[in-house]
Amino acid sequence: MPSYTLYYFNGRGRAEICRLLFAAASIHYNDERIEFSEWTQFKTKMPCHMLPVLEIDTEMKVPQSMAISRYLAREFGFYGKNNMEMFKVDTICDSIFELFNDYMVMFNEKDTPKKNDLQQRFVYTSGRVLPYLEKTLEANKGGSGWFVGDQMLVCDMMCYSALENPVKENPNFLKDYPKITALRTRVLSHPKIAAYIKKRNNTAF
Ligand SMILES: N[C@@H](CCC(=O)N[C@@H](CS)C(=O)NCC(=O)O)C(=O)O
Repeated sequence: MPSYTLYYFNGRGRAEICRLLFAAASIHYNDERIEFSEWTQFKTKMPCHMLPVLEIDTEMKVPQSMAISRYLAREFGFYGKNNMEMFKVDTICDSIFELFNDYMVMFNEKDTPKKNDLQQRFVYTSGRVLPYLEKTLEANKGGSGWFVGDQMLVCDMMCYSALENPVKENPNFLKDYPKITALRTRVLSHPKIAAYIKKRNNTAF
């Protein structure tokens, strides 16, 4: 097993899906959290000058949260059993990413008028993606299990982590989506995820 170091800021953000994958697989990694005050000195040392970055065996540093989470999901067996299942997992992850990316961009915006525009965009994307997720979930055994197949996969974990802040900020965010709500509870009840969430840092994002 290689040694892994995950670099991100001291928040859940775009790195949390990777942390959930490590937790669900019980794989050890170094959770390297960089303070914003230290970022300027780190930035140019990181490929693509952004975080998260995954370092493998201190030999290679890889950027891009989705590429990292797909790699980890394949390594740890959370990506589906065949090409069709993986195709479905990708479709769901990419859809959740659209919504999550809009949220992160809005969250990080400091200028109020721009933030309001980004909020509108997030609301629009949510109205497009959430009904799709609800229907997709329902199409797999009535929505009482997981998005794809019969085990928790990266797309289920992402549905939990990507929606944490929106749900915290607005408890009604998922009120029209009972299947998504129940799925997120199932992820949270997974023993390894539950244990991780109980002990993780409590951060604003
Ligand atoms: N597409 C990239 C986006 C990464 C990204 O936007 N990272 C932000 C933090 S959430 C960052 O590193 N910001 C610092 C900067 O731009 O200087 C991914 O999903 O990993």
